[in-house]
Amino acid sequence: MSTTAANGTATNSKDLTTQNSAQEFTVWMQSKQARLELVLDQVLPAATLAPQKLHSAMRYSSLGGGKRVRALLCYAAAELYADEAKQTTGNIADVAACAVELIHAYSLVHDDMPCMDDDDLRRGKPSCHKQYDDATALLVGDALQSLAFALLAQPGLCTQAQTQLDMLNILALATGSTGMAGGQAIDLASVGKPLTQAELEIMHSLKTGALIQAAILLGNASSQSLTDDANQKTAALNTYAINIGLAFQVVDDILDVEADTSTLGKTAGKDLDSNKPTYVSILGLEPAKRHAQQLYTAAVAALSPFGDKAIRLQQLADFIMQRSF
Ligand code: GRG
Repeated sequence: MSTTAANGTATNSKDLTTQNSAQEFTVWMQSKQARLELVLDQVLPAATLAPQKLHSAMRYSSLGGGKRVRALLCYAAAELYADEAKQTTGNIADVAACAVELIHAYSLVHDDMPCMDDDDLRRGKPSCHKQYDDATALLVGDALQSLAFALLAQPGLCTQAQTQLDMLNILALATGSTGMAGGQAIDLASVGKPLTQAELEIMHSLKTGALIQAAILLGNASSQSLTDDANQKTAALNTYAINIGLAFQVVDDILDVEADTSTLGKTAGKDLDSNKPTYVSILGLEPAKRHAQQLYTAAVAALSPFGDKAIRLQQLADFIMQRSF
């Protein structure tokens, strides 16, 4: 069936359904981003509190920027088990989403430092060490990481203490030497080296994938009930998480080549200039795009046990594939 819009454009009902669902996703995404911003604003120490410079730099590096993909994935995973009666679910998911974004902000601050990737621009503004100084940037990363764990460890967050311990464990493992920090170590050691695709995959599944995976598993843990199929569902979600985490990185590598600095809000072409192995440098541009598509397909296929409840995770997978920054 087709209708004619006020501007005379003919639109069929399938297009309208797609448009409505895209608009509805945008509303959901913006409301979660705003909610996260509010929670972050509340949990971050006031800039007027001593030591003022450190607190001001922590807020500078965490507030008012970023797509908040990890938080969105966390909220979307929590919504798989959404139940109006569960009043507490929202709070735990807020804390989990917030903790993950604080860890992410810390990683960006440290990654931009001269001893690592040495980048002057982040989220469209001077990176933390440029706006403040190296020592402050180092402390900002440390303090953001501590704050993330303090939030997740706060007494009484979860009714079941075991759930809270599981969540702390998920975040700690994803962040440390066998997760994000380990991936960063491999990344720094790989400059100028001809990595195989398998080696590149290991590096990125740790550096970028581990925190994305943790965001999803934390959202899941924040609201999942202990049903008979809980383990099976967590395994399916984990498959989604691993594949979408890698797809995110492949798209990042493609954007590094195809996008410009002002759109990205960070220096474009940085990987190439720093002689870093990427999916594009190892596979070539078109094969890298096909690889991203394969990872996306595997991620979305893993959502089938959740039916319509997985709509947000499906939409976020689309968003990750279509993002331009
Ligand atoms: C310093 C321990 C330590 C780790 C750093 C994850 C990481 C390791 C560094 C981040 C630097 C980077 C550019 C990684 C590539 C992919 C990536 C994580 C991009 C930034 O994430 P986005 O696009 O950023 O989600 P926004 O600003 O939207 O939050």
